[in-house]
Amino acid sequence: MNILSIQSHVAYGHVGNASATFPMQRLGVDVWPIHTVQFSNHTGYGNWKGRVFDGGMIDEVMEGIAERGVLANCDGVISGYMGSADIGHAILSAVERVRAANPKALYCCDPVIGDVGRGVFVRPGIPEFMREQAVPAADIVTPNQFELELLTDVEIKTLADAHRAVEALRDAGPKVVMVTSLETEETPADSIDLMAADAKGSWRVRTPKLDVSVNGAGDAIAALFFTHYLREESAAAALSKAASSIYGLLRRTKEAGSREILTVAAQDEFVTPSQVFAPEAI
Ligand code: PXL
Repeated sequence: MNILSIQSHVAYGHVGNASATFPMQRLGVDVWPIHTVQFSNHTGYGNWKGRVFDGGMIDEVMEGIAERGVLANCDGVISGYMGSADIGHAILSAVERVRAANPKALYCCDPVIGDVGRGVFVRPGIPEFMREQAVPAADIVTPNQFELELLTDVEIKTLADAHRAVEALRDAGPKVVMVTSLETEETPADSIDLMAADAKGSWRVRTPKLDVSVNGAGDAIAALFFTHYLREESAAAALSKAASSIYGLLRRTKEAGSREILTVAAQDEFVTPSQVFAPEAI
């Protein structure tokens, strides 16, 4: 399986492609990473060095891959942190090129915009771009609760609200939605929910809430969910596997007291999660 992964890259630590690439490789996927930015470290530290690339750079690298004659072998495209709306347009044209070469290829858009603690952490224009262009073009989207609310204008207090927001997003185009970091009135205080929906139904996975403050776990879970979905075409199975792996990764990260997720040290969790959380139909 070959997956084109277009997202940020950091030299130190694990967000964007530096979080998503290795877990997919560990599951046996040949990943083609294209970087939207190259930063020293993630932006959660408050300061970083490096640059945001531009749409032309993404187009150029895509052109080079196309010249190898391999685009028909690409099974899917995943995008994450975009850097700028100009890069967003280049990502959508990369998706079009891949679909033209392989009509069965799927596009998974992780609409990286922000989260509850930090608010919006991307450049102006990106939230609108996600909502108006990237989400409608995607087959699969993987927002956290904050992003789901922003993309749909639905405030999520209850599980019924979450269903409504997910259906609104599915009406916009993507047939599969996975929601992370979901906390509704029905979520026990010591737990966190994840939800996935496709044409077959909706499922929830509930895991214990871990008191960790890290970045990049969302990038890894989107990559794992996409990989498992491409293999099994089951949102329920992909949700259970991806959530179980990330729970294990975060548990190990917390035990180590690390500020960065233990992408390498806890790699076995990607293949055989130490605890498996079953999906529950909701
Ligand atoms: O995890 C999302 C993300 C992706 N890429 C970069 C980031 C972050 C979050 O902080 O800084 C560069």
